[in-house]
Amino acid sequence: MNRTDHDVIVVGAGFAGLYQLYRLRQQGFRVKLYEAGAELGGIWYWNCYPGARVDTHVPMYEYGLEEIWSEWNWSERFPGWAELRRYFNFVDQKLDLRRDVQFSTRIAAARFDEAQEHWRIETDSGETVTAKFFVPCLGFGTKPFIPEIKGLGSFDGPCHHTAQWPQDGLSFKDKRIAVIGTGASGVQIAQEAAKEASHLTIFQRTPCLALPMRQQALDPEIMAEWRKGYRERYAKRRNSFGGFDFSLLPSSPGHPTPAERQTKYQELWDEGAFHFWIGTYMDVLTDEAVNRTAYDFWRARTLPRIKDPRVAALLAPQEPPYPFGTKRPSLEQGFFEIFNQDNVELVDLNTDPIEAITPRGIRTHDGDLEFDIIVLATGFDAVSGGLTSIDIRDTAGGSLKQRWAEGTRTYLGIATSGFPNLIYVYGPQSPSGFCNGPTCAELQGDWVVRFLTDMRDRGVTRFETTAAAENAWGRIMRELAGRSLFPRANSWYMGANIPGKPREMLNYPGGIAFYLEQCDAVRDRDYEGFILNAAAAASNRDGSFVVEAMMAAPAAAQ
Ligand code: N01
Repeated sequence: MNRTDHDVIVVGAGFAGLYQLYRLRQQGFRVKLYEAGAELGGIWYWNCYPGARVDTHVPMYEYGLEEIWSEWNWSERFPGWAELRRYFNFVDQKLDLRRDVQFSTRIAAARFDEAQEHWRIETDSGETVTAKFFVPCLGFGTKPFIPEIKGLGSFDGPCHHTAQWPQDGLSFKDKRIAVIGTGASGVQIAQEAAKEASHLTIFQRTPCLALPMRQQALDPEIMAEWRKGYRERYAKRRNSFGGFDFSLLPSSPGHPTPAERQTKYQELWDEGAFHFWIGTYMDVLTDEAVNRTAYDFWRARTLPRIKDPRVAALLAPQEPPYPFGTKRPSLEQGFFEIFNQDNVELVDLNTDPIEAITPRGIRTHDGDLEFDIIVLATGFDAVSGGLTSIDIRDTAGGSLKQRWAEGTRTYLGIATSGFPNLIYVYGPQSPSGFCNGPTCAELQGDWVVRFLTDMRDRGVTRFETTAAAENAWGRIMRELAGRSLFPRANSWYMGANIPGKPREMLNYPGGIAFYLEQCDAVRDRDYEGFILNAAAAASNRDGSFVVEAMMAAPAAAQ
């Protein structure tokens, strides 16, 4: 290999990037990690708004590395952002990560140098570095989405997106707060604001079919007991749909019976976490009539919690606003009850839309409202937005952003033709948003580490996937998505939350277990679908065999 500044440049100090740093270093690579934030933690650096907490239960939202979990105690079943930051510092103490991390540095551009067969990468401070391999690990929520609202910059008080929250905090005490958006972030911040604000106004466009979190305080004794089962629980992730220690349940014509279904729904409901969503019967996510039974179950339990019938009809309408589970549910802790408080109000943006932000507040169709703080809980240009916001150029000089303007093209959700020696973890067309982050960071991450190690050990100086392999993978994405109800919702899963973004399934919907099988099959076939060193190009290396394998196998999303 020609000498480069580093063997591998990784971007992002969240679960996926830090895992790459740790594991690639173990394999003897010279690795450098760049992070835009000033600390470790990825999204947990940026998302420090009041109430921000993970909605994946302990011990799934952590590394399955025994040297870490055997010594770390959580204080809650669903930890908050501050505890998650402490966890990342603990991981750093154990794995000695920081020495290869450059903080407060955003990668601005990357170009592949064909002659040298390496990446030339520019930071926002003008530094240029080179590496053989480029591994962005950007997570799905790197690029906040701020809608174009007239007068947005004119507001006199603080106005923040949830993922750009001030690091030194912002008190809601006795303030008039506006929260725009009712996804997971909006639900969490509204719950907190309702406790302290003199008045809280929540602007809702689409109801969030939030599920009970069932938070639980933990202590070292409980943790010691739970740890006895950790190995088994971590092993289950590999065979699951969403990277958890539970998975979708099989269903078939006549099974379960309606009575069995209701009993199971109740069990899943009582369990909390995401059990009622992706621990349910598979047909809930594929069959509209069955899906309705899940919605009706949800609604029957939610309605009694809301006193005002007008508000109840907006939060839990008789007709589902979208098939249950096709937009990601939030896990709530008393969300529906806050609307019974005198200081909380719900504005339905469908009948009373926002017309402008004014210096003193928000003007809706029905009139002017005054606020001290405006919260934009309006989501992300998710999954692909992080990658396309870096000016990454292909060998012909075209950008990844241009390439994906009409639709995302990847092979296995990790590589794109024309971009040699570039692999992304947790990216578009991988399980990404459907998979628990740490699970994907490790399991998909292990595949990537093995791939890069194999390339190096075999003296491969240039690898690249092909357009044919992308076509094959695109077929899989469409086939699996078409079997599900996901395309029916205007969700970030479908890119449908961003004006002008192509509407397409961005997250591999066949489950992590089946995804890993397909990745392993590619490896077993000598990395079919990749051209290893340009001279090795062969017409049969198009990756189409994975399509046949998928058609033959019992797909997890059926
Ligand atoms: O973003 P969202 P989020 N005018 O896109 C509304 C993860 N997460 O930040 O539904 C008015 O879900 C939009 O309305 P609609 C989690 O994976 C995890 O809440 O498009 N409203 C919606 O209500 C989650 O799924 C945790 O009609 C506008 C909201 O803004 C993902 O992040 C915590 C609007 C956006 O909801 C994203 O969640 C928080 C406009 N112009 C988040 N534009 C954990 O606990 C958008 N909206 C791990």
